[in-house]
Amino acid sequence: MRKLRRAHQRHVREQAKCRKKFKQRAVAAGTAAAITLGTGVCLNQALAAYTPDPHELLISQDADSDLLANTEEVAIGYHAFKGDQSHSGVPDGVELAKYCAEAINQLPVYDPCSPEPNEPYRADLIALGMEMCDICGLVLNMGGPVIFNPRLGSHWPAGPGDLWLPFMSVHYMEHGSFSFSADGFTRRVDVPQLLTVLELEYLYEPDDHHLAVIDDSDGDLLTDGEEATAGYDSNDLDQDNNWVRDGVELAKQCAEVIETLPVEGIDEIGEGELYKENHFQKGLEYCDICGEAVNMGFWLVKNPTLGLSIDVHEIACHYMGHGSFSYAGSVHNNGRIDVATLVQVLEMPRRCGDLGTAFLAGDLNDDCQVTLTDIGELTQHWLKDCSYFGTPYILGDLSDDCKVNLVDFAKFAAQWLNSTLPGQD
Ligand SMILES: [Ca+2]
Ligand SMILES: [Ca+2]
Ligand SMILES: [Ca+2]
Ligand SMILES: [Ca+2]
Ligand SMILES: [Zn+2]
Ligand SMILES: [Zn+2]
Repeated sequence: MRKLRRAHQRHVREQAKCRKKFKQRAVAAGTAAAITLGTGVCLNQALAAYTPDPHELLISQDADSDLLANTEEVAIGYHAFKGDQSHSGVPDGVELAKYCAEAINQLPVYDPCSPEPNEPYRADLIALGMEMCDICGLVLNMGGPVIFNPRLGSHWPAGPGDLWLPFMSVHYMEHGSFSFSADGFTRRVDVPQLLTVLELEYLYEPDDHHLAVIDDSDGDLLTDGEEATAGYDSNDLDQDNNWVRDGVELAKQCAEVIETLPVEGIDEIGEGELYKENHFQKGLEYCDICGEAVNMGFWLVKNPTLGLSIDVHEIACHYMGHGSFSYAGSVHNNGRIDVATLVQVLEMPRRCGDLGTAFLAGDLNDDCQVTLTDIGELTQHWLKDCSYFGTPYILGDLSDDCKVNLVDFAKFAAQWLNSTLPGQD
C-alpha cells in the first residue's frame, strides 16, 4: 500500500515537473497582454483610454483605417468600411490583434506527460537565433508557437513559407498590430487563418461571469425562447455584426440603462419616464465568481407608460454588467432574470446602437439619422466601384450594383433627414 502511494507521489511530482518546464517556456514565449478595455467601461472612458501604440504599423488597402486590410475584413466577416464595429473607441484591427494575443497566451502549452487536449493548444518551437523589434528594441527568439486545433484536425501555420507563428508577431499583437517588423523586415500574420485555428467567432472576452445557458442554439447566451419572444435571431450569435455575442452585449446594455435610471424619492422623474425604486435590504450577497459583495436587495424598475415593472436583484445587476443574464450568488443561488420582460420594461432598444436597432440604407455612419455626415461618407466613395477596394460591397452602394453613383444618390435623397432613433416613431 505504502509502495503504491509512493509511486503515485512520484508520478505526481514528475507531472508537476513536466508542467513547470512547459509553463516556464510559455512564460518566456510571450508576456501577458495588458487589456484594460472591456467589462463595464463606458464608451467615453474607452475613447479617452485609447492612444495609438508605435507598434501599430500602417497597412495599405485599408479603407476604414482600422489596421485590417479590406480583403482580410471580407474574409473574416468584418466590415471593410467601418473601423470601429464594436463601438469601443479602439480601431477593430487593434482590438482584434490584442484579443488574439490574449487568446494565444492563454492556450494550454503542449505537455508530453499528459494526453492530447481536445481544445486548441500550442507547442513552442525554439529556433537558433534571435531577432530585435524595430520599434522598442525587444530581443526575442526567432522561433514561436505552432497552434494545434484537434477539433479541426489541423495545425497552424499551415503554409510552407511559415513554420511557426513568430514570438515577435505575438509581441506586436499584444501591442495591437498584425503586422510586425524585426531586424528591418516587415511581415504580417495571416489573420483569417489565425482566427480559424483559434476558433474565434466573436471578440475574445474571457469572463467567468458568462454562465452557460441551456437551449441556446447559436451560443450567444440568450435562450431560443428568449430570442423568439424578444424578436432576436436564435440562429445568429452576432446579428448586428459588431463581433460581440448578442447575449453579452444585451446584458451590458440593460445594465447600463438600469444604472442610469432616476431613483424614486431622490431624483426628479419626468411624467411617464422609466425609473427605479430602491429595495435594498440589510445584508450582503457575495458573487460566486469574483467574490464581490453587493446588497442582497433589489431594484424595482417601473415603466409607468406600459404599466409594467420588474424586480432586478443587485446580484443580477452585477452579472449583467459583466454580460450575463444568469447569476450565481450566496443568497439567491443560481438564477436568471426574465429577459423577455426586462427587455419589454426597458423598451429595448432604447438608444441608437442597442441590439435590435434598425438602420436606414442611407444611414452610412450608423447614427440612426440620414444627415450631412452621411453625405460626407458618400462623397468619399463617389464614383468608385468594388474592384477599387477589392471587396464585394462598398459603403454608399444603396442599389447593390458595386458602384456609387447617381442611382444611389437618388435613393439616398429619398431618405434625407429620416431617422430610426429609438423612441421617436
Ligand atoms: Ca480596414
Ligand atoms: Ca441564443
Ligand atoms: Ca442570437
Ligand atoms: Ca452583437
Ligand atoms: Zn516592440
Ligand atoms: Zn462577480
